[in-house]
Amino acid sequence: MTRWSADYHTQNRRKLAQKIDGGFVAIAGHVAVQRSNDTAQPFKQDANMWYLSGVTEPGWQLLYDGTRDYAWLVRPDTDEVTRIFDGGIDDAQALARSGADTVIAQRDLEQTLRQIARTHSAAYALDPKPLAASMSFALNPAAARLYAVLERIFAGVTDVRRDMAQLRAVKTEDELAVIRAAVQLTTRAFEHVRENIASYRHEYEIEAEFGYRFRRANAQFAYDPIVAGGKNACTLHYIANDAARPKRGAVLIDVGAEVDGYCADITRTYGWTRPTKRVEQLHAALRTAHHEIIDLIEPHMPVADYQRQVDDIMKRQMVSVGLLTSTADEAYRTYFPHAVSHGLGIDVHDSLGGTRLLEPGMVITVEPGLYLADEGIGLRIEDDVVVTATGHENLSASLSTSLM
Ligand SMILES: [Mn+2]
Repeated sequence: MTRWSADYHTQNRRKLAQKIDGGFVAIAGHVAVQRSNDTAQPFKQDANMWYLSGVTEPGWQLLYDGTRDYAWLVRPDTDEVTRIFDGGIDDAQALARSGADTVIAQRDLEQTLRQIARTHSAAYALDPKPLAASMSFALNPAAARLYAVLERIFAGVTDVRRDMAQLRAVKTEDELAVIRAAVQLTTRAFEHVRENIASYRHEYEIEAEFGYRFRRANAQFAYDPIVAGGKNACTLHYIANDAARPKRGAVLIDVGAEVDGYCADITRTYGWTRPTKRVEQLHAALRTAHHEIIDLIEPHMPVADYQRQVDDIMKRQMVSVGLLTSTADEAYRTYFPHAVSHGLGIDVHDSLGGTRLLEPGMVITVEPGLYLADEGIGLRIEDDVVVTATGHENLSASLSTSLM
């Protein structure tokens, strides 16, 4: 079902134990949440829970004593009706998947925590409060529930989110192999769509082409795909994908496959009909900037330097096409309002854990864009790039960035 063995998750726990100096950590997997009336949202496991346990079913939790390298899985209380309708895994399957040492029932959680608190005065866990403050949607309630229990039992509870992000930011060769596979599945679908672009009459037909190809490979969309024709591309998170082909315009396609738990995240903008001279001009400038930005990437480069040089490159191109009067022009951010890069991994927006330097093994996107709301033009090009010991490797380099 998945290429990952219990060994992988066991090693991930040991890496965490080193990072938190043999501390005790408790991680809540996600619980299922309502979609509407009596149906649930498609379930997606919390990335940290999956990384440390491999459990993909709702309601499970992980306790891990880094001093003893001992892991407990906490099985959710599931009634017989839920089991009949939704299935689930039994204790033996959970142990085989995770490499954990034992399974306890949810009703024994607090008693187990009290025993652990005799040797560990403090616990590490994922604090949902900082995340909740910056999100426009409700968080999965599981992390807050567990955090509250831990705060009652332990003298101190420390947020482990940054440590987890730093571990996950640097990929192993096995993780890179899976990301490569996700990128390859995505670029192949892009190539097909590009060759047949004139045959699609609606945005959703292009979305369906990707979805078909991903599911045929037992993969899925890593995130809601963006297929935005003409002026729709000026809405950065446009996901309706229901409009007809514009009379004259390009189509921005931001799509990634998820393969064995890891994501690709790729964007191309294609002429859907014959592009206007203006779109050709802007796209050429963006494409030049995109490749110059990728060429910047090298190991141990300060993130702040990278950002400064990205701004220089983008401003120079914007001046060259007359969008800015000079590189000091304040309008810069109205034409390019989003970040140029983010980490990529189990989550499509994988935190780099506040790193100051780009380090070998980190995978980042490079995705400059130009958005001209007044002219109804939105353009973006996005590749997935791994920082190597000697420079960088663009994992999606084989997919042409050209407009046609
Ligand atoms: Mn992206």
